Amino acid sequence: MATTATVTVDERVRALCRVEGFEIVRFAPATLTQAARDAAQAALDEGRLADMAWMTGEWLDRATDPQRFLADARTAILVALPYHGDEAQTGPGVSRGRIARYARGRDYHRVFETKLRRIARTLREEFGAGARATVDYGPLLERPLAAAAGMGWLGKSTMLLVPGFGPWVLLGAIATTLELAPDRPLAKSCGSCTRCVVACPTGALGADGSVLDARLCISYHTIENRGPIPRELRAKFGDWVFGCDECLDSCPVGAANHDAYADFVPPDLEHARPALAGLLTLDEAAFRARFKGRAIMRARRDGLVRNACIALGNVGGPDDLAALISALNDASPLVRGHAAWAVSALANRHGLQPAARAALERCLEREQDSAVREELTLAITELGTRDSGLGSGAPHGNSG
Ligand code: B12
Ligand code: SF4
Ligand code: SF4
Repeated sequence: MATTATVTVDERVRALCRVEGFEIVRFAPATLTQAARDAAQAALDEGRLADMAWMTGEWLDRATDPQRFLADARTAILVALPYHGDEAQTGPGVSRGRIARYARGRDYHRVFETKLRRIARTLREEFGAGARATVDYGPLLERPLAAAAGMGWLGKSTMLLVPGFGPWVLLGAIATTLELAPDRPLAKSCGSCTRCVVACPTGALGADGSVLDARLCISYHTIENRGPIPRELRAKFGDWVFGCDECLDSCPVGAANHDAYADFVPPDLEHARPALAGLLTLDEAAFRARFKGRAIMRARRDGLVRNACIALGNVGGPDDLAALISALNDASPLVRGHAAWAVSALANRHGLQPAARAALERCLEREQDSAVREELTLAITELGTRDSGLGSGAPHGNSG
């Protein structure tokens, strides 16, 4: 049973978190269940973590053992900040991409870091306790810990679903040597719902629940993948240029309006739905200037421009062909290769094959990079053999 002194410490810790703006605060014992550890190990062993080089066996060993994150840890303090599930409205005339909602405002890592560090420092100074904070990148699996702390439950999308907010929260954690009274896990589940599994455009979610194959996930490819996007997946990416919210959007939990933390609200349309042709013109310096302080930096310039090429291939209008043809001359072979695919995809949708063929063949004559040559050759071969909706406009309806 908790002593009066312990309750006071608990309340003080919750108050510290609330002062930092964390209205959602839960405590869990600083341990992960064997089932969660086995699930993480299976994801690694079966290749479902794709090529996230930092998620090694060593990383997962530590991430599934809070005692290795902080010696003598007794409690994991889980905090969350909400953001919006609402979609930004776009007007006609410009082909726009989509940035995942979590990345439309300030970089959440920076927002959490400052707050979590202040809380951890107070725990050390006021209670003489050990305390170590992390958000996202630290070796600590945040979702199973948050579920153990009763913040929400693990949905079939693998998202932590929080009553009132659904999947639309971001998580941070502090491990501490303080013994705080744990909150109870929620007795809730997705039941028979499978909306996210059905909604996922690439089939990345396992029907049996809480299993995601990152090799198929648009979020993984647009954010973490530094190389080529598998050709068979590109047409399924729609207009996503950074992250993907399809499984979150389909979720009926917490869909009701809630206040988003102010830092995560996009200040304008370009932060949410950037004009695709504009992204193609960014060089390294312009990319850094535009996305400084935002999570988009993670994709790096070449990755984001690669993604924008694919999105234009999928949703661009006839007027966007010229921008894609210019991208065939980009300094990055990664971009040139994906521009080739996109030229072919867009031309097929709008009946622009002759102009596309001429541009692709010109590039093939002078291209030295073997991977780009292969992309160009395939793009030429595929001209006229894809979707025959000639001149019918963008099937994803985004070119306005
Ligand atoms: C790597 C990573 C990714 C990868 C892989 C995601 C994945 N599902 O495996 C990629 C790049 C694809 C990704 C995408 C996204 N991510 Co991410 N990601 C992470 C990160 C860094 C590690 C997650 C991880 O290790 N995954 C591997 C699996 C094995 O572990 P897990 O999902 O954490 O835990 C699972 C197992 O433990 C298992 N499990 C637990 N107990 C049990 C018991 C049994 C019996 C079984 C069978 C299984 C089981 O279920 C858990 C949930 O799926 C975390 C931050 C962190 N440090 O935890 C953020 C994090 C999970 N991501 C987050 C977000 C916001 C996203 C995106 C929504 C971003 C976007 N819009 O594009 C998407 C959502 C995609 C999705 N459906 O998950 C948030 C999630 C918040 C929330 N409410 O759940 C986190 C927590 C970051 C944060 N600090 O807020 N992400
Ligand atoms: S983020 Fe997108 S691609 Fe990844 S599992 Fe969810 S719906 Fe599928
Ligand atoms: S869409 Fe349905 S199955 Fe998927 S996470 Fe939400 S409630 Fe669970």
